[in-house]
Amino acid sequence: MKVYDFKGFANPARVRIAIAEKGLTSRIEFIHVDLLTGAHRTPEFLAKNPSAAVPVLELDDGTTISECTAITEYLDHLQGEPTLTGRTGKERAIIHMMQRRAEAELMDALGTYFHHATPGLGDKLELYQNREWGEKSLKRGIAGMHYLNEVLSKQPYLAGDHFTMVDITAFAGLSLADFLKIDVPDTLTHLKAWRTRVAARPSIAAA
Ligand SMILES: N[C@@H](CCC(=O)N[C@@H](CS)C(=O)NCC(=O)O)C(=O)O
Repeated sequence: MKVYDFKGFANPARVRIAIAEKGLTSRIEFIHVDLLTGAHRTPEFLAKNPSAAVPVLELDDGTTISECTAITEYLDHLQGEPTLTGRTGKERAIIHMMQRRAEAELMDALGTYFHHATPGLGDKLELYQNREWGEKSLKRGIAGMHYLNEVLSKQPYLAGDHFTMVDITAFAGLSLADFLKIDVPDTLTHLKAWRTRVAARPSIAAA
């Protein structure tokens, strides 16, 4: 299998962490896509992912799967029991609900801030920017941190008692915050303690 990505960027990190969690690293060939020169907007890459984004998983039969959630679902079912995406209907429903919240309220909100209120990928690639929308999205991202902190005041992980892909998404979202020099407010003690615990997982260092 191949993974098209850009090491160090937040969404590719989500899939790299999932790969390490599942012990699949030796089965993956990573292919660097240079987002900074627009390599993800070529017709060849758009044929793999019309959304012009990484990561993309390519199976040996040529099937291409994009979107971190979908890729993680596939990887989670490749080897051993599913650990990241739930087993029962109830677990899966809660994980998908929280996954969407972690994406919309943290990862995507900060991504919008990056693209609209900072130089983003640079003049040549950021063809439309709306600073006001970017700043509003930053507020949404900070509110998202407060929400996640509230969730973690009642349970050890974002979807309940166990580490799941929701924790991966939120952890990568906070890494994006670091890159953007956005601090996690000191009052969010549950979020900070959770982050320290997640950071100690071997999959984080491996990614
Ligand atoms: N919802 C997508 C988001 C993917 C995404 O936005 N990836 C970024 C890298 S972190 C990207 O490729 N951006 C290219 C661009 O904005 O032109 C997923 O879950 O995979």
